[in-house]
Amino acid sequence: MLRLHSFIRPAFRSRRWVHNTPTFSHLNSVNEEDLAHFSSILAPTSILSTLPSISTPADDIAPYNVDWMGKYHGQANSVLRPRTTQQVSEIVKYCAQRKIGIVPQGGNTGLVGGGISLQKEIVLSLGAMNNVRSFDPVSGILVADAGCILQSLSEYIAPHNHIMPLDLGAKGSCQIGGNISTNAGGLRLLRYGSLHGTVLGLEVVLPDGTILDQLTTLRKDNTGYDLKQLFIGGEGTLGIVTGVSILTPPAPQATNNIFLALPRFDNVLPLFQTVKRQLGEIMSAFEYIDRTAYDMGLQHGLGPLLSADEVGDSQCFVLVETSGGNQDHDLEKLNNLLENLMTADEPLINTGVLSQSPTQFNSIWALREGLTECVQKEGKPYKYDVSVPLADFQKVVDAVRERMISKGLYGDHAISKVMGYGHVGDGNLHLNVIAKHGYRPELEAALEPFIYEIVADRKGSVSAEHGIGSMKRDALHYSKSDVSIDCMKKIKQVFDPLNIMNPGKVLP
Ligand code: FAD
Ligand code: 2HG
Ligand code: ZN
Repeated sequence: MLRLHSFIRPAFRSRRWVHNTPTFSHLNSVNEEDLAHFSSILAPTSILSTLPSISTPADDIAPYNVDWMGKYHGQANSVLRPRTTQQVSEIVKYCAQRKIGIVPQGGNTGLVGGGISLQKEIVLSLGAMNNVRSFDPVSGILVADAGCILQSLSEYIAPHNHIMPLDLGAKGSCQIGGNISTNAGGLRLLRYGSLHGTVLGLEVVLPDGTILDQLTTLRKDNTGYDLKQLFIGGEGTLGIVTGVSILTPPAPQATNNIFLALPRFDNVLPLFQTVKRQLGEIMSAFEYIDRTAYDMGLQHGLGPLLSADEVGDSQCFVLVETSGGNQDHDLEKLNNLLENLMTADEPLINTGVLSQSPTQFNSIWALREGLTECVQKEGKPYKYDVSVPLADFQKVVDAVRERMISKGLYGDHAISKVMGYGHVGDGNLHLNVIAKHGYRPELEAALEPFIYEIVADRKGSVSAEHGIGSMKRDALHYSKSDVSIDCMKKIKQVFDPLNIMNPGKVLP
């Protein structure tokens, strides 16, 4: 049984947990004169505003003022949709002069409230900057506008036998600029590494409107500070990414996946070791789903991949993907693995299924990728995207559930489900806590900073891949030292001394 008190340090909590509501008294709202100026830069169709001269219908501006989860609601009265880097530069120059706050927005699939205006900042939407600038099928280097949708880029390079180095459930809406600004991880990170490695260059409009052109296609370039790294995961607080140069890997010749049901969570770690050892270089993903998440997926039409009898009382599930160069070789390895797993003296798995066709391959992935959408159908989610030691995944989920039970907040009247899934191979747990009838302050108060303390005690990260946004701004110190936060503030000051670029996000 998990000892909750071992996770909690009351002194730490009372000293440091403060929820600040940012005030932007240094910033001005957009007025009619501003709109007149923007009209000299952009086509009329690229400006949306509720102000009388434009009078965009409320329904057309609403989607820019609410996030994907319906958790964060924005206040922007105007949205600009530039088509060129030059236009972005002119807009930003003007906003700096007028001290108008800017929120860069990509596909608006972010899960931490980073792309939503907090007060009256203008939304600068990148969606109309969606051209591929070049693709070299020999090197695999793709140069594209920041507003290109991830899936469109995948489709663009597929005929050239290349794939994007990242893949996520939001691929149909998220943009490459948003991916880079959040340093999105996703389902291929285990194989291809993070965007800090695959992004070769960026074009960025800085908060004074200057265009920083670092859109290099060089694989190697050790000429001083690597500035692009600051914008990868910068969440739009240091500048607006307008162009991207990224290294895309060749498409694997053979991909396969298996779905395994495990009797208990304790088997996940040894299974990960076994699978790594036996599959070696062809393992490309190792994803985790707990029983609550699996059952939820089933209720919403995902799967079933296994019959109820086969699943029995399995506590959790693992998806393993292989990407290699030879189908026969890979299948032989996978079949050997499954046989070894099933015939072991103390089997680590109850049962498993190996995809036999592209359709089956896709349905195995659909079960994992579809969980986020299922959660959304269940109610309003509190999402905690944390890095913790793999051995603690289940303990963290259980601790949160027990906490809500002990506070009388567990059940259909409050928190109806607590579940975990995620990228085991990367040590990244997605803890989802579902409020069946909507967000309520007392639910959040029971969850935060409790969860952040658990993570800090495990020397984990309060954000493994979704970022800080406005959700975790005040929790940053659970994962970063005062010295680190101070350095981050100094960097912000250098790039954005007027604090107009996505104000109130990331930094406390
Ligand atoms: P937005 O949501 O529009 O913006 C996100 C942040 O980036 C904001 O702070 C915004 O200001 C900033 N920003 C956006 N574009 C720019 C730009 N051009 N220049 C500067 N700043 C910019 N995330 C993962 O890491 N891994 C996953 O597996 C994953 N799966 C997801 C699945 C679903 C179903 C959903 C809804 C989300 C998922 N996410 C995941 C979260 C989200 O999709 C990613 O963070 C994604 O990278 C955000 O891209 P976007 O274009 O939607 O950005
Ligand atoms: C995923 O890995 C995404 O599916 C979303 O990062 C995680 O739903 C979530 O909490
Ligand atoms: Zn994820």
